[in-house]
Amino acid sequence: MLPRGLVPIALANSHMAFAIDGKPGLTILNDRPLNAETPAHLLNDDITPASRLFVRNNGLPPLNVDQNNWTLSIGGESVKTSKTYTLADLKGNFKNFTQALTLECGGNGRAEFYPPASGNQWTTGAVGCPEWNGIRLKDVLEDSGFKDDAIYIGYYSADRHLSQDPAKDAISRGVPMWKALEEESMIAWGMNGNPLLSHHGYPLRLVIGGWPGSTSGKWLNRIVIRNRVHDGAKMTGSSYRVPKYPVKAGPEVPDEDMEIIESMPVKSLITSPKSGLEIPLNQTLELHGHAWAGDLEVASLSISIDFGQTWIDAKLKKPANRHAWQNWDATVNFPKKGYYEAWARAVDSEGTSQPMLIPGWNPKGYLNNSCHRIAVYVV
Ligand SMILES: Nc1nc2c(c(=O)[nH]1)N[C@H]1C(S)=C(S)[C@@H](COP(=O)(O)O)O[C@H]1N2
Ligand SMILES: [Mo]
Repeated sequence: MLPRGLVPIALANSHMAFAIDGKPGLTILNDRPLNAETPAHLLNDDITPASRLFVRNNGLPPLNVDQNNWTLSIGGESVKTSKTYTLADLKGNFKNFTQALTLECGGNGRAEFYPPASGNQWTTGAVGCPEWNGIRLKDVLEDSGFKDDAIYIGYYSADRHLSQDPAKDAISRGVPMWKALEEESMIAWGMNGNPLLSHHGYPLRLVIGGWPGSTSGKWLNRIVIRNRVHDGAKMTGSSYRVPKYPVKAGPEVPDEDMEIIESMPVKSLITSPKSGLEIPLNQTLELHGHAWAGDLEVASLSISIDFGQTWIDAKLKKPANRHAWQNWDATVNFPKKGYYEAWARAVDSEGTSQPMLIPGWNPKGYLNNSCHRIAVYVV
């Protein structure tokens, strides 16, 4: 630990001194492992460009990746026939498709929890919705086949544990079989029509829409079909797990009272204008943003400029496809000069709303889906 207040020199004035190649404007939260988030106003595109997608690494990216020698093997105790595919096999033998999928880190919003939770202090920017190019995970799982007792899959990847101990995995998570077999769950080699950037798992990754980003294994080289809940690195303890019932902030929660996070909760962002805007009185303000709801759809998006006393409906679009975020627009008028906050609140298709305040405290600070807000000065 560094003394409080002393940051590594590489991080001091990070915007100027240290930026990620090809990702200008991202806020670096940690340089080893590399973790960086996107300020809300840089997420204004309806489809997130690679240059503006957050980076969340648990370990160190693999060295010397050669896509010509890359293979994906399928195994595990519940596989019927273990198989190994080259990238050319995957691209040539399975139906290629493209879809937009929201990727959000389970810890997005962690910075607001009190008492603070350890880990990267994500504010609002560990989310994005690029278009992914690849194939259905389901098609590959069905090609190797699985036994009746298959209940879960797990992934393994080529990145390295921070200790560089080859016996340790940086992360190895998974999802239940039913989620793996969804039409939208995919194995991707491209983002927005280009090969994945190294930061995002080049040459191959999983993308599991609507679930914590940690299920979307990068640098993917092995999938295991399991007859039990996958027990790889970061599947147990407080990693990506939350209490089964609301707990008072602070005390430790017994392990048997914790459960694995599945679908992410309803959430939204105001991506335009940038917080802190100054506008003249009598000028109409156009707001734009996105909303998403894990496995569900977003049913409505409302805006308040009076701290939640009154709300107006935004124009909310349908998702480009299932598990893609939904874009919205709203027009607001300010009655007097002064300091305002614009708040956005999404409600999902089951009637569950984003909370205005920080929801359920949990030991690792996951699932903060409280309303995003921006400041507006009317002068
Ligand atoms: N192999 C591997 N896969 C990984 C990770 C990782 O560290 N190693 N991080 C996970 C986490 S916690 C998240 S939120 C997403 C982030 O994806 P991105 O960096 O492409 O935005 O990747 C997931 N897949
Ligand atoms: Mo994550």
